[in-house]
Amino acid sequence: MKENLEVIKAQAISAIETAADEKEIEELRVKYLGKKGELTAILKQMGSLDPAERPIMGQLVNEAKQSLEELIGKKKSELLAKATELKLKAETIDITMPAKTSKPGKLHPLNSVLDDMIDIFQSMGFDVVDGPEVETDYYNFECLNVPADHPARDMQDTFYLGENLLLRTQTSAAQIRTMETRKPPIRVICPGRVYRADEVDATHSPVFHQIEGLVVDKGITMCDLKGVLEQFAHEIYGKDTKVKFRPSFFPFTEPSVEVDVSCSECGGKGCRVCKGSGWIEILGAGMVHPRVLESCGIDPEEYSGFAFGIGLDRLTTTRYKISDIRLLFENDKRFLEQF
Ligand code: 2NM
Repeated sequence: MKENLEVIKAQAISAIETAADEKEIEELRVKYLGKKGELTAILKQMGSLDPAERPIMGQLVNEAKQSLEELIGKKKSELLAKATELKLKAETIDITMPAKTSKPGKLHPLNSVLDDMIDIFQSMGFDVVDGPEVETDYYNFECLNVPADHPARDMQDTFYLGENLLLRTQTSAAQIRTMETRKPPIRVICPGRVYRADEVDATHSPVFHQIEGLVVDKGITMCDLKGVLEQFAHEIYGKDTKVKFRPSFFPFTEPSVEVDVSCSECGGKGCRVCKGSGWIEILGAGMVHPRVLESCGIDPEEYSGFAFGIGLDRLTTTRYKISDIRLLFENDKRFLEQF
């Protein structure tokens, strides 16, 4: 019996030592120390022993039981520590792994140019104002001295929404409201979307963008107009750019001018961009018509002013060499990502 115990103990020790996981250890515990285990079986055989040998054998079995229990406990915590270590290793975050990136949004090219223009005019003391895109006939035409029979009022040029409502054809209405509500000195620009029933092609779109400007004060002259617009052209195109003022006509200004700059593509020699002329038209302007001032409650005997309108779209297409104005409105990501 004693030899039997030794054999069982030795088997148990070697099995415990080679156990690979907690489950195996538990199985071994049941196999050797459980109610139907091998050591228990030996204890049950004690009855057949010589009474004098019983306590000795009993002590041996208990010692074996105790040492196996200790061994199992030790092995169990060893295996647990190992398993925890492996788990932690598997869960480690690799901080050198490249992060998932999201592409930041970018300014639309129209907005980049607009931001530059706003900076230039703000540095000259202009405020930015805006107004609705749906306007009344009165604010869009009437009060700008555009008579009822003027061709611009024609159904073919203007999107009418009703008898008196229309999509604004210029941003002037915002300036009219400014004149109605503010006292001179007034210096404002009004950037925004405007609409005309144009045929669509590479250079025309039924929706486009304008920045209109207005200055009203005592003693404002054509010299102020020239100074401000020349400064603007030099800041946008560079100070070596030549600026030319040509006589023109608008119903809301008198006198009226159109402003050309020397072609930035060819330096004035003549090329495809300026259609051989060496000049590019960038804006229209003039001294605000006395009748317009009067409609807004400003006395033209006391005050005078100048106004101008700049197309944003053409400035943007020439700056970025964009071949077709429609690209500005399609919001194709492949196009927009290039800026
Ligand atoms: C232009 C050309 C000339 C203009 C006039 C006004 C207002 F409201 F003061 F009368 N705003 N903008 C104006 C003048 C616009 O666009 C080519």
